[in-house]
Amino acid sequence: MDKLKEKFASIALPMKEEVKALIKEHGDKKLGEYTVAAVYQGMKGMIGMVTETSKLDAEEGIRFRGFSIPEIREKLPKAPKGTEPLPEGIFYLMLTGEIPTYDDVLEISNNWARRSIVPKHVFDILEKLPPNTHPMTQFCIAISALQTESLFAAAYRKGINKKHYWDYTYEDSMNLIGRLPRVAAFIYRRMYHNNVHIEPDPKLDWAANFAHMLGFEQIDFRRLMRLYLTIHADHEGGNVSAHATHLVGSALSDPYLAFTAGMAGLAGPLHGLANQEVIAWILDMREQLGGGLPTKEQIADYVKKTIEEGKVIPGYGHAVLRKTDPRFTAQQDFYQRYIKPKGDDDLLEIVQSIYEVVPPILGSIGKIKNPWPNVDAHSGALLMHYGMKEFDFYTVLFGVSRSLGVLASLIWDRALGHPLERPSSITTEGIKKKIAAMEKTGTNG
Ligand code: CMX
Repeated sequence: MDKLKEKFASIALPMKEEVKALIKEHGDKKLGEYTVAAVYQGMKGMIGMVTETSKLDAEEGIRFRGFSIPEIREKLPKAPKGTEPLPEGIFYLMLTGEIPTYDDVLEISNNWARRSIVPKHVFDILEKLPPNTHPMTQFCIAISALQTESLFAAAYRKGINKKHYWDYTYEDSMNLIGRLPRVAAFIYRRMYHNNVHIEPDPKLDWAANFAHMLGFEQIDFRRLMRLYLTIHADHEGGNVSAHATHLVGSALSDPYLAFTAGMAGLAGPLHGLANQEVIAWILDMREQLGGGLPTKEQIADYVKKTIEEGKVIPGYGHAVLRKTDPRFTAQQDFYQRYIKPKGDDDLLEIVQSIYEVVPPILGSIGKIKNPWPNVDAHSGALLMHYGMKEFDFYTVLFGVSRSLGVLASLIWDRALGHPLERPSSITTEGIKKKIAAMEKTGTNG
């Protein structure tokens, strides 16, 4: 058993009994009252599931096991001479609740490198797809093609005791995380670099090796990848990619299938695809204004025009957050620290101007609950700066990172024995009847 797995087992398995006792003793206690509006409006604010890996606060942003974004940037181990956290560390933290040592993350790096071999049929399937297939569609297809390797599915077919589910889920998740950078880099190089691929370098950490296979060798791009893959990893359990992975996993679909479902959700423009939409929107604006740096007035006019056309401003708003996303701020800090001292970057400067212009306009509309930027408002401009201009690919990077959080959660789900998820629904007719009954008795609920 590898050390991380042993540690996870020593923490998670005793907790299963604790949770059982909690349900037995307090199972009838109320966690909230749900309104008609909440039922119609995407269950926002309902506490409807347990997620151990992270918790999102509307004002403060995400905390991974209690640690904020600035804290993980400071506390998680870095590569030698590195300045940004290694994503291996956030995975360890989410799985165990503890900040790892450098040796712990090194061991995970080596572990993932050993597991990174992708079977040939996955590349063959990708080769058969029309070259203009969206990278996220290719990513989903590749992950489900990898399902042939599922140890969970094979063991289930043979018949295993429930108490071992978490073990096979752990093994599948580790194998999948090890393989994802290779798959993602293959999609990228096939689409945008004449199908010329770069062999992995197992001596590099997970993020640096990914940057290398994509074809980016600059030290600062490696730094960016380490930060990027760390901060996109998890956003508690209710977001579409996490919830879809959890939901599909609750049917005991194996981690490959559950993660494919999560990635299909991430590919939606209201979720992860917003990172490509942001850049497309900024480039369109720049083109319509004839190039160069737009003034704040020009940006404001373009924002108003977008809204009048019945579209959203990509990268702004959030279902839970009510302040600037600290993941946006971390990327802003990256720009200030590593890029701006060498000279302004036009696109990154436009991102800063948009940040000044958009919130007051969205705020003045009245109905938008959060006028502030989310993680996607910034990420694309940083990638463009380092020469990754193929913005259709950006959501795949998000997906590689998101694997860390949603698969850590899936391991927890299986360790705690969370059951099939199957909430009830109601018809509008049923709601009307309940309202009529409440009005008759003068009660609310
Ligand atoms: N631009 C224009 N209108 C917006 C808006 C934006 N950025 N954000 C919200 N609104 C609108 C909604 O479309 C909704 O309009 P209708 O009542 O006409 O349907 C209204 O304001 C209320 O929405 P809300 O309750 O504030 O927001 P939701 O929780 O429903 O949606 C989100 C959240 C993120 C989908 C939404 O803010 C949005 O569409 N943002 C742009 C897309 C985006 O950046 N998504 C990425 C989110 C982060 C991530 O998952 O990666």
